[in-house]
Amino acid sequence: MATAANKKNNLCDNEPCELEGLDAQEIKKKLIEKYPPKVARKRDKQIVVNRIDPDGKVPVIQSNVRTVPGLISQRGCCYAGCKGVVLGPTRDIINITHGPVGCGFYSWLTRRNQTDPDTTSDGHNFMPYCFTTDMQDQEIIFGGEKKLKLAIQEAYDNFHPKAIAVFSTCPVGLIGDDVHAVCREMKAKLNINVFGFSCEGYKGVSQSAGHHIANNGIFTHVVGNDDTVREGEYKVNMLGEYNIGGDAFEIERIFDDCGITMISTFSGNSSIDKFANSHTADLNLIMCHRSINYVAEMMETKFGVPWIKINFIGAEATAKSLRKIAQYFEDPKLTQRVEEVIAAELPAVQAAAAEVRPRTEGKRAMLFVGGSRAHHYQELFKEMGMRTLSAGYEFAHRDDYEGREVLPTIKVDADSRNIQELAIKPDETRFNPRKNKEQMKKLEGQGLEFSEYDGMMPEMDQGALVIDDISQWETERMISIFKPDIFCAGIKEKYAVQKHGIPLKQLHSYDYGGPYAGFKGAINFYHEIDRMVNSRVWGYLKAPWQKNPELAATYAYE
Ligand code: CFM
Repeated sequence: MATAANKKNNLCDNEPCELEGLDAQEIKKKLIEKYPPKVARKRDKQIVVNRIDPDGKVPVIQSNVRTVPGLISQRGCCYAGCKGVVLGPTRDIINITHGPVGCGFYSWLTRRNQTDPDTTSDGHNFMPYCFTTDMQDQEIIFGGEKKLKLAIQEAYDNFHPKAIAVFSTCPVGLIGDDVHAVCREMKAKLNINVFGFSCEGYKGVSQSAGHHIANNGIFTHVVGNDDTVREGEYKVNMLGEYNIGGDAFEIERIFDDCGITMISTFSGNSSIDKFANSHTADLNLIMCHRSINYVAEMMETKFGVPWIKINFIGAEATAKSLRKIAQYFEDPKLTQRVEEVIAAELPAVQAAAAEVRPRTEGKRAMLFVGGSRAHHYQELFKEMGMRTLSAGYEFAHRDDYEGREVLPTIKVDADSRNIQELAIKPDETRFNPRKNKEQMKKLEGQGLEFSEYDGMMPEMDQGALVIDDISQWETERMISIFKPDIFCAGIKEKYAVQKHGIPLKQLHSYDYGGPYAGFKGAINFYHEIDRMVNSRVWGYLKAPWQKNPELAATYAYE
């Protein structure tokens, strides 16, 4: 596509675009009018009025760039993306935070990634423990490697895990501790897998950098370590599903019913042994493209396992994804089983949707979450007859917005250049393309897309506002202009938004609910959103200063 098409797409920014009878360009202006000119120019590129050309092209949106200092962002750090997001849900690796105690403590059990330790024979589950080197002034001045060695030894002595991983926080990079050398030494000494991550919080512009670093580390140190081919038909890996609120359990249930064998998940309800032979699966399924596409690409290059994008958020999307899997394996037995499962599951979902619809139809949502959910959850809202007025990611890249076809046109800046790209080659003995070129072509001809993700914008309404890395200020403006029926974001935004009298659904942790994936998940979601958008409590919510703006105050010295 590149320049010509992009130029054409950008034209829509100069045409009026209607959003609920309002001029979307005018609204965009209102969001940035208070900013100093330099900030406004930057935000102007990150706030885009959606316009889908007849050929399916969407406008360019700037993303994966630094947040302007002073703007209150929703973003997290590189360490959070590596330790918390990608490696955190694996129950039997001891994850040691090398750094001050706060980094370990505040990343401990705050993400609702569930796990089932009974599914591994040793029953190891280290997730309820918080491991950290608790760096002090002493280590900052004289170095922390000694203490890290002691911590690894202590963790080993107490728990005898199969693997220990070390995560670097900001000071580790600043003082120059060589965590990789320490890990190599301890790996040789303890004779278990010990590996480290240079995922210092300051790296990159968001947690997205940490995803990439985690992908590189897990691929280098774990994937391919065990060539055992497990029993089972239709072997898949589920990539980018983290079992928040039990989502993976629901997907596993459906796969079991269909007879699909899950070799490994990255990394909801996962264990290290499963990562180690994930390269024996025959298909990779990508749920969250942003956090894990690197592992899929590397596994395809090295071992010949192709990947497809699937989505289990939304009942229709779940059915569609199951059909794609069946299409890939080209076995009538699986196709039939999948159709039977869909036919058995859908009536309950459709009945739940029909029950809530009279109350939810036409309601309006806004979603500002992470790097994939702002897209996926629009499916569920659609099934309830609700509209997404505006959506955006915290830290996604242009391909997650516009589709992977823009990958060659993405500018590599200094921040992304800092994150290592591994040079992967086909494995000399184990590279085994699961389908030959003709078979892939044939399947593509039948509509099964490999290595493709079309992104969020092509599926959004014309004229919807797409906002990357939304700020607190813009959030409040959007709320006062549109008064949406529900706002979806995270805990940091929740109470600020609810004080405006707008319910906020946390789409990171699901508040205390879930699962929302698969068929049963969809039913849960319909009921919860129905309750939230129809609760009358929001109308009664007035802050004291709204009720009585005349409150007087005096200075103490007066
Ligand atoms: Fe992927 Fe995620 Fe997300 Fe993400 Fe996350 Fe998350 Fe998320 Mo919170 S891996 S990009 S870094 S789907 S923790 S499970 S909810 S921001 S939209």
